[in-house]
Amino acid sequence: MSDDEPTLTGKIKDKLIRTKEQWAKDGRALTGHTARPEEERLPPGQRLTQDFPVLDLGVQPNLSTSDWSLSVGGQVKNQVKWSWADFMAQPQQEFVNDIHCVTTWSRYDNTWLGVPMKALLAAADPKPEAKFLMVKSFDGYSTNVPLADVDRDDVFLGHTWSGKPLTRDHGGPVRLVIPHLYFWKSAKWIRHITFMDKDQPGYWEARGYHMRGDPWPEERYS
Ligand SMILES: Nc1nc2c(c(=O)[nH]1)N[C@H]1C(S)=C(S)[C@@H](COP(=O)(O)O)O[C@H]1N2
Ligand SMILES: [Mo]
Repeated sequence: MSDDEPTLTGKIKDKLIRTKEQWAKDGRALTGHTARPEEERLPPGQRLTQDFPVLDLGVQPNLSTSDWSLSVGGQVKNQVKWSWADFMAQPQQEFVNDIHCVTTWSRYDNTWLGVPMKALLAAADPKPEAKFLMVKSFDGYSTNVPLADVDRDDVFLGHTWSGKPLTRDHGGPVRLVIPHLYFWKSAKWIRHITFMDKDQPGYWEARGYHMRGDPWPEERYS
């Protein structure tokens, strides 16, 4: 299985995917308001939930930590490949953040342990022409994000949530977490990152979702 070859099978939630594509066409949940995180905690069009919903394409890879590794390629000076042991030998940090999903649920005060994205960037050393990332996952999912949006102290590769190893349904053993963007950018079961000079759409971005996905100005759709 190459990094480019999707592993999506017949288990895909076709109906959910069609529904979400239709939401993008309809502009569902758009309020037309822009809020500022300095003034409000809940972005426009969002509602608070206490539980932790599971959203994916219906394929949840069953990865032990020894099956998992993260590779980095494209416009970088160093082609990093981290096994679980390499990953756990990186600086570990606690994070607390709010989650905002484009399907309108938000969840406050999530506590995590993970490796700061800055550690991966330091190891990979992106070339000056690197401006965007394509993140690829073990379920065949992908999502694109500007380099500037991951080169921040609050972005990390998370392996522990609420004091326990991140469960399979939420992307364990390791997922990306980019708290200031809609949660579809936070790739579960992260597998590979390609640094790119030009932006390219990932899975949802090719289906009508925004290339950046900032919840405050409601960047839900393209
Ligand atoms: N690999 C992978 N990552 C993914 C997804 C997916 O289908 N596959 N779904 C995204 C979407 S649309 C959302 S809202 C969040 C949901 O994360 P959760 O299931 O932990 O709530 O994961 C994102 N990351
Ligand atoms: Mo989502």
